[in-house]
Amino acid sequence: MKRALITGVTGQDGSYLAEFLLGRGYEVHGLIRRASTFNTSRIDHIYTDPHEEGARFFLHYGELTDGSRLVTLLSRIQPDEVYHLGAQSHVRVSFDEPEYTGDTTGVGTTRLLEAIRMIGLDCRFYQASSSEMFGATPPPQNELTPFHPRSPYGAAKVYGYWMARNYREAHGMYAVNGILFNHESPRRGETFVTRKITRGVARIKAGLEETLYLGNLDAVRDWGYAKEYVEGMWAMLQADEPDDYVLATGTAYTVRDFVEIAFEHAGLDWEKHVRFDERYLRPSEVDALIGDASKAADELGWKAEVLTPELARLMVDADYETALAEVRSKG
Ligand code: NAP
Ligand code: F7E
Repeated sequence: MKRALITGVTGQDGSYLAEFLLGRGYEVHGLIRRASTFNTSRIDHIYTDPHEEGARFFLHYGELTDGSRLVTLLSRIQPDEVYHLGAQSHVRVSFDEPEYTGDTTGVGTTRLLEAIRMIGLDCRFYQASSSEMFGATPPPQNELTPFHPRSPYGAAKVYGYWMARNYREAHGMYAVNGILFNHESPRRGETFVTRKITRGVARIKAGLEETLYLGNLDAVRDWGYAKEYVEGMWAMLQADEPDDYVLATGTAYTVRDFVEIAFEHAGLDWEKHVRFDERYLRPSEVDALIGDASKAADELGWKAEVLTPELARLMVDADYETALAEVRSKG
């Protein structure tokens, strides 16, 4: 039985990836942060008591800032595949916390790579690189496009990207970069723009709220469905040779387009409910990200099926169920 370790298992992608790997018969280990409240809501449905016979999903406390803990865990778990998804992943927040973002999102990758090297572990390593690394470089962007990050988050991801490449070149490690464009789902964090919009639409339709405050509506993004993107992560680690791949839909929508699609799906007029708030602007913005994923299609057979309009609708539907449940619970 293959064994995988996922950092960031409590996040959007980590939860879908854990489900996917369990479905393929893997034993899955996840790194979680100790918190005073529960932070496992995205994985509770797949968790089983480790005492149960046949349990294949195990959680371990750990932190990307704690290198010695990573050494201990890796040597104990001995994974065949390491999916490094843990990160401070919010671009706007990275401007407020640049040092912390560099430490976790950037140097966290080095701690993990170095832990693998130190214990001589023979495993395959996936680095969650990001289209944010392209930043100001005009679209379409692919594996050969130069990086020009526009945020501390983007800069930290560029560092992580090059550390994965360096461990591949210098130490012969099987390390790959998945350069993923924005991918969303009903499990997306509530402060990323798609989820903020679909949750806002649902709560307005359910009568729980009236107004949705947003920043720059002109930014262009290539939004795909997270559940499909984790399959691409796995496919990258099954290739004969380690390489770097873009995953994207290749389609372009503005934030305003996403707003219109989501409100229209709920039968609402967005202009009556959306207001501008400058606090959601960034000191430097990424104007347009549109990915060219033809290498992943040709070499891995991966292709995005769910495009942005369908994605927006399925997210609104999921958030509306939750909003209705809240209405019912209030009696
Ligand atoms: P997410 O929902 O924000 O999840 C991030 C995960 O990292 C969470 O499990 C979080 O734990 C964990 N984490 C944060 N800081 C940590 C630390 N110091 N130590 C240990 N764990 C820590 O992100 P996502 O959307 O699933 O994205 C997964 C990865 O792909 C991230 O590296 C992200 O930067 C990258 N990425 C995402 C996208 C996208 O569009 N979603 C695109 C390109 C790349 P808690 O639950 O405790 O907070
Ligand atoms: O912003 C604009 C905002 O925060 C998208 C992360 O997963 O994808 C994500 O980063 C756009 C930006 O995602 C609001 O200015 C307008 O232009 O949803 P977002 P992001 O910054 O693209 C990349 C690929 C990652 O790797 C990251 O980890 O929407 N926008 N109004 C807003 N954004 C937010 N968050 N909130 C607003 O109110």
